[in-house]
Amino acid sequence: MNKTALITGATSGIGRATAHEFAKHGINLVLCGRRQERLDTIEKALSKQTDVHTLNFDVRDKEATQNAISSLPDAFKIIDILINNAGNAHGLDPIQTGDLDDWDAMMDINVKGLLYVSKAVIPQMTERKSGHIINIGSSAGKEVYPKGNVYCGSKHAVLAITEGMRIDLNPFGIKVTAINPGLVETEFSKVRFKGDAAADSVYKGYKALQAEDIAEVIQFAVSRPAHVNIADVLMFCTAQANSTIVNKNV
Ligand code: NDP
Ligand code: 8X3
Repeated sequence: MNKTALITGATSGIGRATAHEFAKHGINLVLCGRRQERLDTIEKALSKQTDVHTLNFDVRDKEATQNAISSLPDAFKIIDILINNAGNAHGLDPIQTGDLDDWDAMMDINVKGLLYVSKAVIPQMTERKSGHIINIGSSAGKEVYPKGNVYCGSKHAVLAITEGMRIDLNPFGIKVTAINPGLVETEFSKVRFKGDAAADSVYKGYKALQAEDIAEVIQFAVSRPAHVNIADVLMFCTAQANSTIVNKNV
């Protein structure tokens, strides 16, 4: 029987590319996000390849999250693979001038949202004693960079939570993976800089990772044999050495 994957943040970037990659491999999809039009478009495109169901909820809302996942029809109820991907950076400011609303957004979405979705899915995995959770962290979860403060904090938390999940879910045979990319050319910088022109320069002068590059690694992780768990992946584009060193030809 085909597996079913629930992907948060499936309306854009890494989540959307992962939906396309999984569809190629016949994985059934539960696609989540807040932008209904995009969910509809992706559902229409991928329904030709696999079974697709969409859920519209904000991961910050714990009741809405629980209700949406509980509402899944029988054909999509059993989640074999959970991709905790929804998230963004909001702002790039020194700690002394950072915006409280930005801080709330990053902690509420990247950290608490990931927990709410996991809480709604994990019980069925522990009951079945099987499942695979992939948390999309970041190189920012391994290294702090100037003005990255709270975003880096949120991604360090994602990494710690991932390691905690791997420990606690170990008796149940559930795989837990962290995928930690560096710079990926998505809508990430548009969100971070709130549409400001600063977003335009982030991926200029070098070839950044593309969302499809991450999706391929996610597909690799979910297609390993039962005894193999890809625990932690750090991915950079060739031009990037770490969070602050990027070889730009400009
Ligand atoms: P995008 O901005 O392209 O996608 C973000 C996705 O998250 C969208 O689908 C958006 O959907 C969803 N999302 C955001 N807020 C919420 C919310 N409150 N509730 C539900 N869904 C939400 O960015 P990326 O694809 O780049 O980012 C995906 C993940 O990858 C994030 O966790 C990010 O931190 C991480 N990452 C990104 C890197 C990069 O350089 N791009 C590098 C390393 C990690 P919608 O708006 O429809 O709700
Ligand atoms: C996204 C990569 O370097 O902008 O997590 O934080 S970075």
